[in-house]
Amino acid sequence: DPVPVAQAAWLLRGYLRESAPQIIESVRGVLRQSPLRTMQVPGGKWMSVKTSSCGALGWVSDALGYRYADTDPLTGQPWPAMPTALQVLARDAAAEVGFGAFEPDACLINCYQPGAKMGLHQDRDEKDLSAPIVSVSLGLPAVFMFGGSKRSDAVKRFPLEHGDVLVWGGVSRMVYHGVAPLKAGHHPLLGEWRVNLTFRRAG
Ligand code: MD3
Ligand code: FE
Repeated sequence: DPVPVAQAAWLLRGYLRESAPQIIESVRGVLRQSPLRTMQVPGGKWMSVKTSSCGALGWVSDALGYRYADTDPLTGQPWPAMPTALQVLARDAAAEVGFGAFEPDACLINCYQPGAKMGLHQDRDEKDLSAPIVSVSLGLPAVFMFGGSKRSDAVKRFPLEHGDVLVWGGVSRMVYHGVAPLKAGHHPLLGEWRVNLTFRRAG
């Protein structure tokens, strides 16, 4: 059952416990076409998280800034289509907490190895801020951090485990959030990895 974690944000614990192997196969198929890579962020540093995307739009970053692009800069080709299993997962999870008709056009694949982290940030590059964000966690557990709409707001932490799904909508859409450095471990399906899928309506 969905557990509220903030205003207009819900955690579906273990939502994928049965379907995870099929979802992971879909992700592997995407990564064969658009491999993982590290992105540079404005300011010149490199992300510790490795990324790829599927769907009509992919999230890209370089020294100039963040944006969504319809072509993978690594392959020069369009991003791989979003596999049906991923589309259905995102739509069903959104519907579970009352967001009907969620049709994501972007799925960002974030892959963490031990030590990788994501600093506190807001997701503000999407055109339609009324659509929810659906985020799926696979593999090693991580500590998710979220604050408020100001960077200085207090930060809460909770663990995200294999199979968990978060849905963020409405007012929670613009909160600061991040992921604490991943601890070492081994997961039966993903080894030394945490994989996060973030579905968005970007265009
Ligand atoms: C709360 N990814 O890719 S997912 C990101 O686990 C990102 O890789 C993290 O933040 C990860 O931008 C967190 C959970 C999440 C995603 C988007 C949100 C939480 C969010 C947008 C608004 C509020
Ligand atoms: Fe984010």
